[in-house]
Amino acid sequence: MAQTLTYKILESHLVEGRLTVGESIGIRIDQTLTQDATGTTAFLLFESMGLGRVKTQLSVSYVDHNMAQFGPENHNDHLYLQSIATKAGAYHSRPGNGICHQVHLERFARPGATLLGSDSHTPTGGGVGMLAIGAGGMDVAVAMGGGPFFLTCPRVIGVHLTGKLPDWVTAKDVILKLLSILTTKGNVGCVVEYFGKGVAHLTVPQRATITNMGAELGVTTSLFPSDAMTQSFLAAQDRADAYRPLAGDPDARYDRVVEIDLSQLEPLAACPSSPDNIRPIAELAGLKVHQVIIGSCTNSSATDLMRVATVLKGRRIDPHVEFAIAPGSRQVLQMLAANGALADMIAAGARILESACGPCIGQGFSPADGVVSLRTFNRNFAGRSGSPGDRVYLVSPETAVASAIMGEITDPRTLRDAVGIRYSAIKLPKQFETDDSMIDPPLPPEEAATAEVVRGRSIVVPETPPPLAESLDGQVLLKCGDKITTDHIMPAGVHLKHRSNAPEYAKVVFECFNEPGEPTFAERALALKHGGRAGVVVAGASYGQGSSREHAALCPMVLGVRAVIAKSIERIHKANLINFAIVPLEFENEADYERLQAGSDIEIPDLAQAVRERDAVTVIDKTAGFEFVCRLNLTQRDRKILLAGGLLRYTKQRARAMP
Ligand code: MIC
Ligand code: SF4
Repeated sequence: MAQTLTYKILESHLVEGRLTVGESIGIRIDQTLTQDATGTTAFLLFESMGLGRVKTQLSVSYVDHNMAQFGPENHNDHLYLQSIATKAGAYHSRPGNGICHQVHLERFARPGATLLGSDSHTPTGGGVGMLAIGAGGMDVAVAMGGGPFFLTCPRVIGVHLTGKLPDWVTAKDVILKLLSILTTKGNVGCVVEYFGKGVAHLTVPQRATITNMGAELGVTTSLFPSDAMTQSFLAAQDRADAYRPLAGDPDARYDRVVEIDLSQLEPLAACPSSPDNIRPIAELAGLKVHQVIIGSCTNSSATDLMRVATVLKGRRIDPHVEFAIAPGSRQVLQMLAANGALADMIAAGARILESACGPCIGQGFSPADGVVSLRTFNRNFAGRSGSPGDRVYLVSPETAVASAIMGEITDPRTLRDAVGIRYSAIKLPKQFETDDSMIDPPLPPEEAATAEVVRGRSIVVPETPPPLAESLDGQVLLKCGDKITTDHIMPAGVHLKHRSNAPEYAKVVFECFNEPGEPTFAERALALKHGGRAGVVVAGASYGQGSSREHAALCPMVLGVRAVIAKSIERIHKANLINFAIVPLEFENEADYERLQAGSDIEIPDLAQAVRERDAVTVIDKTAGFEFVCRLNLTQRDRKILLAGGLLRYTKQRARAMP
């Protein structure tokens, strides 16, 4: 039977279940990636599970998120990760070597392989035809130990690309267009697969921009075929042997087809404060801009930045614009340095940042009150930049650089008439700078046996949740609305340095909802926990959008949260809740969301029984005096994990039960 590329790769990696849409399947994972903000927990859990050495074909630990190094915490993390990764048999990409997704695409991604990464933008690897999926750190730890990864067998949305991008219109505009069609809600359990004649015109870095920001759709992953473009990219990375041609069958059936004619696209922007709030640049043109930042795993490839440099050559940016560029990797930076592009950027007035996530995760460059900040990133959730009430627009590097020169949002297609800047096409380099000296290889087993793991005092082994109690007696600690992101639940930015210390980090859970002078969410939750009662969070649709950070489950768990009741919950976050034994419940009747209030006392008399064997459970609101029904959308494995008290206990129990 004709198959999509998604199903071909799934079939070749299937170890449990049947390839039927909606069923739970387990797949073999060939490669994993972790980054420092999620990797310390992943490796601590890997150690706690007693998994020994990694059993994948390849695992890479990256340091790219947490580079500010105020106080000893970040460096403690770096040293721990370097020592544990190489001891456990993984590669370790040192700070300064680049953003995990960019480096992984350049140096490790393989067509047809599977990659599981503890970061939601892992699908970047889909740019070379790899099935690359984001997950919580604990799931990645299990995969490093050789365990399968469980997911819902997906529906496949085919995106049929025709035509060719006009000058100044970019891959970013393709994914922004798709976000305007599919939005960030309602795509859980889908994979986006690109096909059609238009594919051949997109280079691998362009494809990677598209699959990277596909994460904002809330899909499981996004995937391009592997073709002549893939072959030339891999050859230019000195990795010609990784190439194999791959595509869906021509008559493969998709669950839905979206048509995009590349030649009809125009420059677009995601307006504040959601990646699906899309408007044409032409409509925004003229809006004053005070900050422009080019970088992040979405748009910081060598070709992206060379295009930026050509526009900047011999020009100066507007004096009222703060302009920064963060190259995606050391490879990119070295190439810009070697071909003179870096000098053009510096001469134009750009502030050159290190090859890291930086401002994308609120590590510096928070914009001033009320000003417009233009960024080539993938997320503009409210406050993510570090400034409350921020006005962040997500755009292509071309739109960003045009606006930096003009001082206002500028359609790059108007540059020629306005200031005589012509479009110049940048070709994919024939040869990339392939120096892997910042990647530490795994230690050989005999050396690893005696190697010491460096554990600074800020590295704290996370608490393990208790086995699920028979009934739940608790209180609604917070009622929040739709599209609550993991950035709302667990802010990053200045708090990021506490990622390896869950009790400390837990102090800022739901910080954005705290009222001045009132007890914080964390204080209220802990008081309830100390009284022996459970915390409950009530939310609207698409709860837990955005990042894969399992701290958005781990830290609420530390505070005693034991259930989330929402209209719907996003894939990665739901898995993280289960891994940390927080029961995900969905309203059977959404009208009950309106009735339930913060502060209400809640009882679920037979919660464990329901988790064991039912698809629904009755919740009693004791304060308002009504009952309502919630659905339990759980696989058999989810049920066992919840009952055991989370994935760590479950994995240990299974290891003990093995002959
Ligand atoms: C993000 O872009 O939000 C992050 C920071 O990369 C997260 C991971 C994290 O919170 O550490 C992600 O995308 O998963
Ligand atoms: Fe880093 Fe931003 Fe990419 Fe997340 S989205 S991995 S913070 S660059």
